[in-house]
Amino acid sequence: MNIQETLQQKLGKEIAQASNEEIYGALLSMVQEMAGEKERTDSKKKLYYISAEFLIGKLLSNNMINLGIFNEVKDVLAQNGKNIAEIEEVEPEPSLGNGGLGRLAACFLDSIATLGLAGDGVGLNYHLGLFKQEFKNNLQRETPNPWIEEKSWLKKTDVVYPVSFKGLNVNARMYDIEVTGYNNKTNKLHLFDIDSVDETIVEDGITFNKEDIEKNLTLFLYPDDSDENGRLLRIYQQYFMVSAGAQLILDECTAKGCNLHDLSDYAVIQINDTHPTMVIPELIRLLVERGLDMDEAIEVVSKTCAYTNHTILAEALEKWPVYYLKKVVPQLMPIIEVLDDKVRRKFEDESVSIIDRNDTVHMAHIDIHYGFSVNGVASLHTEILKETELNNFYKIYPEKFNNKTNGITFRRWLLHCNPALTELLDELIGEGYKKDAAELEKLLAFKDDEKVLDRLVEIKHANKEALCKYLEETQGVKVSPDTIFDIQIKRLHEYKRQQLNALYIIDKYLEIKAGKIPAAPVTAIFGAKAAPAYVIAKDIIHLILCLQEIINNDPEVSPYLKVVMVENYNVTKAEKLIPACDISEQISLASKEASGTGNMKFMLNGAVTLGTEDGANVEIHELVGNDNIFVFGASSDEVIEHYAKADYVARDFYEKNPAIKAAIDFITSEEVLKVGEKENLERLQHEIISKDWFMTLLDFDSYKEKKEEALRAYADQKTWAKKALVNIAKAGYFSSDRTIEEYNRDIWHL
Ligand code: T68
Repeated sequence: MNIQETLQQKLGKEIAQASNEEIYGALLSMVQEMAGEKERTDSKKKLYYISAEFLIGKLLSNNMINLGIFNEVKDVLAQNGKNIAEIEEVEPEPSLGNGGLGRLAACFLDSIATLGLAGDGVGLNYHLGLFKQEFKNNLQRETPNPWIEEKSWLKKTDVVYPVSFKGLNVNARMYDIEVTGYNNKTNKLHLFDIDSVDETIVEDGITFNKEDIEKNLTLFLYPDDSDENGRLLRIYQQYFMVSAGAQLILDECTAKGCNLHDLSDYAVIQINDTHPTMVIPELIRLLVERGLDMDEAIEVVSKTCAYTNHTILAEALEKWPVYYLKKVVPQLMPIIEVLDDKVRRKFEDESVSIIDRNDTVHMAHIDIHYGFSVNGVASLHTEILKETELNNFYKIYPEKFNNKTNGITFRRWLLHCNPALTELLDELIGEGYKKDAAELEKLLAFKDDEKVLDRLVEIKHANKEALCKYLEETQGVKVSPDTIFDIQIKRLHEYKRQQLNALYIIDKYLEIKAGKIPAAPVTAIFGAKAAPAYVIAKDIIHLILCLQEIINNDPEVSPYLKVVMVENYNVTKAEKLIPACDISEQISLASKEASGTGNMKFMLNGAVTLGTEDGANVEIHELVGNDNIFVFGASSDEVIEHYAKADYVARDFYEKNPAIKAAIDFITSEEVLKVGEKENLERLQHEIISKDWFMTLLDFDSYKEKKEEALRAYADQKTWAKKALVNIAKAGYFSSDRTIEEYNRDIWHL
């Protein structure tokens, strides 16, 4: 049966007579069947990528692209008067992740399958996921984000594992999502869940009873952990995930003939940040239960587990009080104590111990001592880990440390989100780049081809028009595609410095008010969620929303400057924003952004980076050269030195720099107070003047100068298009296929 016939059969009617919802349902079922019939990857050794997050995005189009049927389906629908884009809108976006770490896991699953490697994801099936963001009175409000529908990509399996907590035994049921490789075999994403979860316990917003574990275990991703019950719930979730995952791994390996002594010949476990770290003591526990002696169990597990670090922020490195673990998973404590004891016998250095003097368990330390690989996610990040943050460990285990610069899947972040650019590339350099991303460099041959540069400009403009339409329809905001689209989309965090961008916008506003008319009009676009308990992050959102209201409604200013904060930023919105971007804002304080992956997506779609020498920006800079990026700000060495000397004083900048002072004072000016909350704005202002932990003011002048340079450069469209072209051509390095090849070559050996 061809696609037209299959769809009609599933619909029980003509495609033309069916609603978009019905067509989506039929496509979902057809694609799921096709994926199910595809050959599975198969090898003796298999990778298990364990992660608290898998930010997979909508799956329909991606799966159709990977199965090689996207164009055919699109044409069949079009012949029947249906638009595939409208059908895509029907699909709910799975809410299983938060930011870069979760999206990376999703890109990796795509590349692992595309390379034909045997590797499954292991995670949790959060019913309400990460909260949905709503804006009300210029404030972020959190509400539940239910995404699981009657018909979904999840397949309920019969696989159930018992998981024991102190005084509570539950069952973990496995749900599977097919992971299709591009023109290749398939893998699976295994998501564990508990049947007794009860969505009705959610009261106001996203508050719920955190003690009723059976009802709330897989309710939310990152439940608020500002109180103890919230933190305990995270341990419940983590252990539920790793215990079920560990049982699955042992089952699959023994089914293939593993005798447990040789586990590392059958499995390699990649631990995505520290959330799944308890898999180490849990596996040891299970192996001992199955007859290995403790020392051997530890050795076997150490040969099987590898750890990826995604941050150097001390507050993001998980540490759990022994007392919490005893309350939730007392069976792990004796094992963790043995692990700590072994470390203490070998190394005098207190800083590398697992349980510290305050009876706190350092999860990352377990990973480093009892895993065989430790990797950072960009070259600078790995260097900082080795030389500074984890230096004491690096000295002990230099051979364990390695870098794996992050990557992104081009199937989603080019083929799917930017079909016009994809078509142009196909025409100019053939389709080889789709399997071998390095071939994108062939595009450099067209660097001086006026016609090609014109086409790039046209494509960008059309993508901007599409975004304008979308923003108007979804948020009622009117912006012009003839302005420069300057975009900062990422989680809201002080180290990412959305506040620096906001201060620049205030400065610009004040300049325009004072009669200094900018050369080119700019639309500043933000998208960001703030963690519900992260007060200052929410204050920054508040400030941006206030600026949006003030500036967009000011007839003197709005012809030159507009501000848009996109509501509930997610993967789907990123897919619309990134292809429409001119300037990609990557302005974290140098040394703090481990890698960034949005920076790579923007580059691939022909945006030019305005950024600090941080994370993968450094590698982008090396690849595109000085002419094709705008770099500013203190270097990571300088920043690290400021922290070491504790000599950065924000107030000095406030007092000595009139532009900075004016911008900061404006935060609590009458104009802003008219649309905003005094308490929030004063708190934020005070934070910036008296603390500014991420040194916003240190980089203000150089940021402003570089941004002005970028805006001026944009005026020459030909030269700008050339910059865009070089960025696209050099983006091949950031294909997650390359990253995964390196993981496999150096760590997994599948
Ligand atoms: C991100 N980390 C890094 N963490 O910030 C980013 N952490 O630089 C990097 O590109 C990306 O990982 C992929 O390597 C995160 O996204 C979290 O979301 C997170 C959540 C909870 C606790 C700690």
